[in-house]
Amino acid sequence: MKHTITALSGALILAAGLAQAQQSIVVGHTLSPESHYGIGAEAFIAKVEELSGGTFTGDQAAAGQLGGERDMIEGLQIGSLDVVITSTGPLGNFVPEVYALDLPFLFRDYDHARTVLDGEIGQELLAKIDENQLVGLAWSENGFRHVTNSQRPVRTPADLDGLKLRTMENRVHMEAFSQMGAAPTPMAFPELFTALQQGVVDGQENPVTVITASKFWEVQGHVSLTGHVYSPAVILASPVLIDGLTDEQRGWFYEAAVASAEATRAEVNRLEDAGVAVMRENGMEVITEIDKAPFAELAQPAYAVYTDQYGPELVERIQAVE
Ligand code: EAX
Repeated sequence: MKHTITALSGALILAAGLAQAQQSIVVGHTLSPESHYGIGAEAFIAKVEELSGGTFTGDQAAAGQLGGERDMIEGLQIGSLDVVITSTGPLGNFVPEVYALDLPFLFRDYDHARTVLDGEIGQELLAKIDENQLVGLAWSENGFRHVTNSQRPVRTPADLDGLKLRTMENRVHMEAFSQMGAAPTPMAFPELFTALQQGVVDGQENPVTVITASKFWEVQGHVSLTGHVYSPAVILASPVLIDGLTDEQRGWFYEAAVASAEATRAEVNRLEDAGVAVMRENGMEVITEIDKAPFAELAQPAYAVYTDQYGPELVERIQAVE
């Protein structure tokens, strides 16, 4: 609450034309302060402070204290929040073209995803975001998602059969998991740990970064490295904040977002190497050898959720990027 009030008063000071007054920025996200998002939030704040000579300072509001990702995106649109680091999970509800990035088994590997997001397609999608009362500062990263659950090791789609699996509030993901045999249950991330703990759902799917940052081993015994979808993150700002800045100040925010994404990707890289051992040390059974082809084949109809409305062109362009 305190952060929200600070952000609002910051906006009022700017509206009064006192652009030089000190302004405190809040960077919201759903994960722990030590997570890849937390590291990205700190890098963002440090860069804005450095470039502005301390005119802008900042704090991270971690662990969903400002709400789930969908709530926070709404907060940006109305100007009650400043900056949010979020997965694309709920973003397709606001900017449908972004659903193209959430298609299962679309990106071949991290290089492919980062090349697409850092290139022309990434820029085009940031511009689409900007048409929807949001400002897309830069693409960041969540990571390739894997299935965890409390019931059994998952090696084939048959093992997903009937599993109550929490998904993000994302139509593409829900369709993919229905097709693969699970019973998808959409839910905001801040509710997830308790839902797993109480057995409201059996499992969930998230990258190694999120599984480790959230200590899901406390409530999930099994993880399978399905890598069924790449999960982009994006650093969003409120147009209410950005429109009140000078061109120079705006430039600082874009530069800080790039520094944030770099720091987050470095932590993703670190956990892609170290994460399996960390999960095993904490008692999870980790299935690393998965034949992805049968999962991919079953998930294929989820592509229609996007292509029926927007056509196959963007998907084909993404696939063609080397
Ligand atoms: O963005 O909701 C999710 O599962 C996301 O991966 C998480 O909030 C990090």
